[in-house]
Amino acid sequence: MIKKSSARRTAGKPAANKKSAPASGAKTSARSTVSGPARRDARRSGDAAMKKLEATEELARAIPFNPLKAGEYGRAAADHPEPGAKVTATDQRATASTLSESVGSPKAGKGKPDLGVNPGSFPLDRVRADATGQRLTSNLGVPIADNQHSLKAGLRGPALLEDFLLREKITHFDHERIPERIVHARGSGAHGYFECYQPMTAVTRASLFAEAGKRTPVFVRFSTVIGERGSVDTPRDVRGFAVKFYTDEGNWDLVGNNIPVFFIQDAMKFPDLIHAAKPEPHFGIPQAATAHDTFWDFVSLMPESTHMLMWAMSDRTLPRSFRMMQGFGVHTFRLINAQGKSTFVKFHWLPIAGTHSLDWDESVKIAGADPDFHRRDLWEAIEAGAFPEYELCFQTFSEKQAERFTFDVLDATKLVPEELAPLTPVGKMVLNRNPDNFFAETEQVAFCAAHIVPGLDFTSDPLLAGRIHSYQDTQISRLGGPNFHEIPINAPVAQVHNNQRDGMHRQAIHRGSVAYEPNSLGGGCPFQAGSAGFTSFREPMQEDKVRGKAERFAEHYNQATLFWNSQSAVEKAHIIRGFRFELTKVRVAAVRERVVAMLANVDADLASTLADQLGMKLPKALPRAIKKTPKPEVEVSPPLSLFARPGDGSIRTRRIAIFVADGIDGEGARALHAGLAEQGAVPRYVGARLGGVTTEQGDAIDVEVTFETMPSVLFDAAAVPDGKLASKTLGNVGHAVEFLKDQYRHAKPILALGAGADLVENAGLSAHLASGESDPGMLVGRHATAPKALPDFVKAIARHRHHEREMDPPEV
Ligand code: HDE
Repeated sequence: MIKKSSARRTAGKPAANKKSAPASGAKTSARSTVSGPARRDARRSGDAAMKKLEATEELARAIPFNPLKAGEYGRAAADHPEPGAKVTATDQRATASTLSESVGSPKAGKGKPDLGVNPGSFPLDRVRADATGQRLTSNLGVPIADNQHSLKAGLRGPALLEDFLLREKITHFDHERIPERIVHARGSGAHGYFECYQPMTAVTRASLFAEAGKRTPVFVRFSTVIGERGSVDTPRDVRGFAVKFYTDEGNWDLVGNNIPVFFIQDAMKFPDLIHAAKPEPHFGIPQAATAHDTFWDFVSLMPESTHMLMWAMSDRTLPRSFRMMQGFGVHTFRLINAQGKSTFVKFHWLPIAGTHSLDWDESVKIAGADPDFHRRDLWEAIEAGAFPEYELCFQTFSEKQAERFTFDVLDATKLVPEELAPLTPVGKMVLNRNPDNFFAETEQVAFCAAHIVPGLDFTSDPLLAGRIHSYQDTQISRLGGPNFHEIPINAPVAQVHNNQRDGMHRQAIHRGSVAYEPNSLGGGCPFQAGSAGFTSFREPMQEDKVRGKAERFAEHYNQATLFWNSQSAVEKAHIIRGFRFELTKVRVAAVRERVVAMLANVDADLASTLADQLGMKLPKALPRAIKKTPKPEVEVSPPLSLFARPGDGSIRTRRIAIFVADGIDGEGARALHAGLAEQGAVPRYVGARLGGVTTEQGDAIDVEVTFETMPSVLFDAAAVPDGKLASKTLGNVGHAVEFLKDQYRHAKPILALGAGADLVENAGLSAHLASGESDPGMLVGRHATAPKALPDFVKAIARHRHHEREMDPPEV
């Protein structure tokens, strides 16, 4: 093997015929860039140029032939690729570009590279800029004397073309924007880590799952799909849930959504789907909404979208927070262990805070009150130390099992019910740091479905195939060239060494003359890793080349029905409301009818209720694409309900309004504030205007925010302390009364102590349901003091919503 004759071992041994190479000739040719003598002798001269050449010579001699060639052919070679030949140079100069590199300077550095190390792979600290105590300079480091004026010929004279400082500043400004993402343009990012619970080596050799307690850094970006970059956070839309794991064997991007299935089965239809969903091209309307003709026209002609539409019209597309939604890898992937065995897997993220949603009316109002609602929520939670956490689960199943399912696991419009394959928690992700800079990190981060690491692999899902191409490709125009992987947020922490060179914005400065493989002049480096590197699963294939889909893809409704059957009554009501709203916006009645005809294949009640609410006759069900619908293996799957995973029951980060006005019971208000803050919630004194209010006790409470600035929709619960005068005053504040009405309408808890109940009454709200039962979210006049009320109030907030109010509305 090559290593035995390594250059290190042969170093110092002169070439065979010492006498035949005159030193002077060797010296001059070592300085020449063309040709040289047949043999060299470095010992005689001790000259640096000759030493470099001689060391190069040794490297080349140590690889007398390409030892990998013979092993490149045949099946055994394909199954067990050999590592490449590698020789270590005896002299670092052998693989350097120059001899002068040792001339150091503050700009060029010490000239002594850490061999085998890529400084581009170090942590982000290397590029974080801090201007504290620094003077203002141009981009080229020239100190700027005056940043207020352009250069003019006289105080009132014309500006001069010579003003390179003005031109640099304006030119840079002119190019500050980059194209937004084609989809998922609006998003929010965070740093954190993933911690492995237990070694998963039985199923995967991926290094991040190798040991209990192993931590891998991550960067996560949550997003909406349809809206433009400047749109709002709370439209009805699927949310992106993209995680970049910086593993020690390269970056793995799990680019998922908060819904486990997708609209289409084949990448060929993705541009059509997005064109139908985006603003209609003739007038650019509507923004961030699927509630328009082209979307419903397209999906109703694509019945495979029915299952996803059920999810999309449910409250899943109205998350309360990025911290309170599930994430899914959607496609079936493969886990590959050290023996090359493959296990099918679906990836699930479960939020520790549970899954919670907004009310539709609420989300519409939030769009006006705080367009950055989700971004702010994520940022505030992390800054407050309430780090969002999610558990990663593997849902594994064998190829044999998958063959027996009535649906195809390569079809992204289908999920695998947890009853057929349970979830195994494998680790936890904690988001514990906000980015330093939105553009540099969140905007420039480039997720890519093709980024995987040894131990994982793709399946032949035809949607995934298109994604493997698309993400890499789109960055080339979005981020301006093929070197976007060198942008600090995208660079792996694992070492990067290959022979790809040049292109726009290249950051790495590669040493030496070698940019090809195989080579001997670079000691064979970087050498291929052989079986230790990424190897694709050996999936047998023997088929005709066709454009088509497997027969099992033709069943479009069973899982839409499964989803419907697994929803609670309130979720069903919200799904109907979702369809009703969107279809009412549609102008063409035939499109509406086609959608209802499609839904008639899901559930008769759903279709007839909807037909009724849209003022149409129940249309005949759409013809099915399959003759005989298979009987599904699971008909109800409780985990598909949004209420199945309510979380840890904590009220951490919940925003609670405490109403204040002159005459408020200060003691009660303060007790509520302190008690809620102690539980990790974010209570705030809300008043009609900023300034102090005088309490019943005669001291002052400072209003933190006004009803107008933060209306009801931005709070999770409201509390009205005791105080006759305060209740009376607030009864005349329109925003305060509206506030309570909206809290009630959106099924959120309301606490009123003592005379606080007058204000609730004034708003026309009832603490009793039509059935005569007490509404558990309406704690009105039930408790004498704040400390007594707190435990019930906390419980009511932890329940998030009190939907019985909607399903059993009192007659008011
Ligand atoms: Fe994407 N998708 N997608 N997608 N996707 C993009 O990549 C694409 C699909 C998802 O926060 C783009 O960098 C195709 C499914 C997320 O930066 C683009 C197809 C799922 C994000 C692209 C799909 C996703 C994207 C736009 C069908 C859930 C945001 C900018 C074949 C599993 C990542 C970019 C971020 C972004 C293409 C379908 C998730 C154009 C062709 C299914 C979370 O490349």
